[in-house]
Amino acid sequence: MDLKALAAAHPDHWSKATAIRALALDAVAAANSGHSGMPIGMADVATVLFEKHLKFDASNPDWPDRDRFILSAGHGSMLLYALLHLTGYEDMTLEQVKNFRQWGAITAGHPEYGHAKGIETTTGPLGQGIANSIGFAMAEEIQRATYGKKVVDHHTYVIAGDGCLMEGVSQEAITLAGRHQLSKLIVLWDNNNITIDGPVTLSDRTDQVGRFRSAGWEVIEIDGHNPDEIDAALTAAKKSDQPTMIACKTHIALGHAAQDTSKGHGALTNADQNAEAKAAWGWKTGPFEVPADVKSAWEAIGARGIDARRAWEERFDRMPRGKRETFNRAYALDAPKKLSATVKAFKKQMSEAAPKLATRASSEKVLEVINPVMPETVGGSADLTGSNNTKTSDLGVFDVDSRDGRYVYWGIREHGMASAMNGMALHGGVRPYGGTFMCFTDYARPAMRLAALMKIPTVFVMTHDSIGLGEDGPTHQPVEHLAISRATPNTYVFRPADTIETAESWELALTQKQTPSVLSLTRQGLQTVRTEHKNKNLTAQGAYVLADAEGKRRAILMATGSEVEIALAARDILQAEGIGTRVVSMPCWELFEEQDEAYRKRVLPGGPVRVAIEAGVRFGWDRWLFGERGKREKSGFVGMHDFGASAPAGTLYQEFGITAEATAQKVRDLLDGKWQPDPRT
Ligand SMILES: Cc1ncc(C[n+]2csc(CCOP(=O)(O)OP(=O)(O)O)c2C)c(N)n1
Repeated sequence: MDLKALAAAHPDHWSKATAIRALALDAVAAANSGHSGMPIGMADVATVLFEKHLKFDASNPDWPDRDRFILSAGHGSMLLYALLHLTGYEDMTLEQVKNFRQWGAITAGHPEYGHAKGIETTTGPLGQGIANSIGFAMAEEIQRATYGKKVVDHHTYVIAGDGCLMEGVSQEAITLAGRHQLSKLIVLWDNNNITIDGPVTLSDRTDQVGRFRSAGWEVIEIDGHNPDEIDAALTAAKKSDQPTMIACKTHIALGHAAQDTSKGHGALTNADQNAEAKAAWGWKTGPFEVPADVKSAWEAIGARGIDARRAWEERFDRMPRGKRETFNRAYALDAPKKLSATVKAFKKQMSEAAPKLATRASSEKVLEVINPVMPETVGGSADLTGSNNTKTSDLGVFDVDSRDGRYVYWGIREHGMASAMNGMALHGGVRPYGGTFMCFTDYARPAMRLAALMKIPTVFVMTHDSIGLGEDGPTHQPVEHLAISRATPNTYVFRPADTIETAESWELALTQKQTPSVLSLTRQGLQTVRTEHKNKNLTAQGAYVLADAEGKRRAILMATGSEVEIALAARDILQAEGIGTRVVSMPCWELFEEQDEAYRKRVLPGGPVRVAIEAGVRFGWDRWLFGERGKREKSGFVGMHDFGASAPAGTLYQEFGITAEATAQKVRDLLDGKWQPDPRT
């Protein structure tokens, strides 16, 4: 590349882009870690995007109608930090840039949502950003259809690298965007042919242009260092009625000795080489020094959107008051006033009717009453709508000609669905929930983890939650999945026992602001165990005494979901033998953990033997069995110790020994001092 010619052709552009390059080079060198080459290679594209196209106001980063910029190639975080600093985002100070990747700095190794304004999502796990962006674009469409173009009319821009496009989740995302003609989604592909191990061609020969086109995208191919071509491509992309991928041919680590090599991908720390690169760029100032005229040119870009933002505020203020309130309430993640009363009335009705229902069917009944009073919910399923029971009559289907539809047919794309739901939650104004089989938590897991890390309240509806699903067999029967979700920090795992607990779980999931929820629901029918109506949400305490011991309390049975009725049946057997037995329903461990010591002690006092019953693996149960005043030699577990099998549910429960009689026997053995270690504990 002839850098001198590039600089001479567009001197103003060149100095702005070089400010990004120099800051990235300096910050990575100072941290002695990070990725220099990608920000250096994509600086031209980012500069044109921010200077000429992105609608934003650095002094008002939360403006709801701003364009969203997503750095899917999160390892290039210094590109984003440099942009935010240069354009004048208040919290992205030069100090923060200097402290790149250091303890306490907002400039984390990869961009983390919540660390700084302007970071729209956490990226780093490749492919997540581009998959999130589908949800951002869908949320924009839904909101535009709901509130009108005058108040919702923005684009979603993504910078994605070869790694993002190689990850499987990108295929799910790309095909969804194409199918739904998400024309306000624009992906800029950093087409530099370099990954960590070497050239992309080591491991891939995909025709990316053909791939996107076949999925229904418009594709524009450009030289990613030519500002005129970048500008023209972005202008054309905004006019397209399809999503657009702009393939930007770039040089990783442009102008550095490591240019066009995989060495250029990582941390460029050689001081001499870095000095030579700066000389080649014509950059004369010291480390972290941006010439005043260049900084003020960038700040002018940061202020470019002020008028548009003010005009938007005026338009917003002219919207009818009711609409404004709903808009603001949904963005603030506040629940509608009617929600609590609606759930209470439903609980009363159901505790009287006491239906025998699978909790997935209970869930549908709950959603039938909640969705009409909570217009911000957006439901969906990964091609299991009839099994997940996620669709209610009032939602309407999101489609090209019905953008106000609130139900998404995600297709067989669990990972893409989970990631796009995160994108919707991050966009704001909508509350996404989506379903698949609990076993396929595995397929959605990377996005579920990021929801927890980002502190966003995505709701994952996981039905067919145990061997209780029966004949589909061990490929579909989750055994370790409750443990995996419970092991994830900042995640509420709800496993309700009946319709009442299901309603309470939904109320909790849909009022969270910073915690995602997993709803673990059965395929098989369950008795109503809460036949006495209580206005209070007992699930909010995580665990509670469902049936207390009569006479001296000698045993405590702890169970969740479908096994609560087994615990109650075991209690009947034991009480008939004069063994006072308490049953504790534990629909949400994490909420129980949050209760104070006095409450936990009341529910789980020391003394009696304890048996936990759950049709999953034991992992995690020890906390409740012999933490919390319990004793190892006085505790036992009735559940799964291996994978399930293909047979009717009733047979499986018998064969795997998850029965009332087996539970009662375990209690008798423990009371007789015949404790035995469980297999594989
Ligand atoms: C899911 C995931 N797998 C692996 C990595 C580790 N990783 C970080 S960057 C990278 C290579 C990405 O190549 P590319 O997107 O072409 O980036 P560039 O070399 O252009 O900077 C890898 C494998 C990751 N961050 N996320």
